Amino acid sequence: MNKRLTMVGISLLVIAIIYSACAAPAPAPAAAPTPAESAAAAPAAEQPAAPAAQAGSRLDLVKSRGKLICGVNNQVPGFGNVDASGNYSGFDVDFCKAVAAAVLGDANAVEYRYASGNDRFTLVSSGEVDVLFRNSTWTLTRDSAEVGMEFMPVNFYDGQGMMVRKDSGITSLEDMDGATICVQSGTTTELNLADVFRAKGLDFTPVVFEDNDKTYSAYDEGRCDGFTTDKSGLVATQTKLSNPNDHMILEETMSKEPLAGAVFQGDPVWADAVRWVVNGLIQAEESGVTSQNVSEMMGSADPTVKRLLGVEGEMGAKLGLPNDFMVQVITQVGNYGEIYDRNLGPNTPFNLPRGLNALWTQGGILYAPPFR
Ligand SMILES: N[C@@H](CCC(=O)N[C@@H](CS)C(=O)NCC(=O)O)C(=O)O
Repeated sequence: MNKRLTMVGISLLVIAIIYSACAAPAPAPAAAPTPAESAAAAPAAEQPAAPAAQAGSRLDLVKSRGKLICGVNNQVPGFGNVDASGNYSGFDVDFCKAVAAAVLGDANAVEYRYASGNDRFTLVSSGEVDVLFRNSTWTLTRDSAEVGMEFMPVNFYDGQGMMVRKDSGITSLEDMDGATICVQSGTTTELNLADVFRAKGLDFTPVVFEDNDKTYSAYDEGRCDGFTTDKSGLVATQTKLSNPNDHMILEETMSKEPLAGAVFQGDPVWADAVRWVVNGLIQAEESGVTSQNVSEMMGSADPTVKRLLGVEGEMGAKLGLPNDFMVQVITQVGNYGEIYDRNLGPNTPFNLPRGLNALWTQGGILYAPPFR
């Protein structure tokens, strides 16, 4: 009897618990306003202070050093190149300059360090370079803790291509069964080549080199039927071949290569500072702010332009940068479109169409999150 009563009691208790769990609303969280609500409710003077740069961030290190150490290419014309006098130029090099202008107010306060295909990420993770701008593809593995990169917004959407001799008779990858292909080590190029040829059931022999000069030279000497890398790299490198017009780039795009700057994981203050310089370059183009009109645009009534140029909103301070950081960048380096045109546009030997790298408002996919 007692036992039966106990069983009934337990059953009732279980039912009660289940009922209360199902019926009772989940405990309401404390009535904390969302950040958006609190921002809207609090008068401007009571807004939380912009967080200062965390002590120990690379942002402080770069400021105290007085120069930015930037990992770049030195043999890819248009992207990262060095001339006989040691002057660096190129699309990626200009992003180094933009970061130096933002952080230090001087686009020339950059020490360039050659970053090879094989050692580029180690240079970042060991802290030997502050940032890498070297046609590096944002991939899952590189982004993960295994490699430890924190990728910046994509600054060039690319894809892998294949260069062949015009007189080879090759017009598509399908014609390359059994081909010998020159390719660089430590790159996504090497991995995609294997994936694409395997998927198509084509045999090939890779001939692998550690840098671009060695890779294209071997192709130029006739040691390979094809030379593969990012299409941007092919266009750039074609200008270095003995007879550029004897070669062509096949139509096919073998992969997605979103190229982006990278910093080391775990330093969000530094990552945010660099990230918003890249975003700022894109926004400046969208807002029509150029190196030529930036002073005039400081008087613009457009709220986005005001915040972009530090006339309103303390955007720089939130990042540990001067509020006029984008004025420095745009005055000294230009906006994204100016950087693109200077290095890759119609008045350069490359004449690369903007394609995906046009603004989202002009048929491309470049899109900066809001400056607010
Ligand atoms: N985007 C690819 C390929 C980048 C790459 O290394 N491309 C070659 C060919 S253009 C290059 O930049 N070589 C320059 C060098 O090794 O000095 C990646 O991130 O792995």
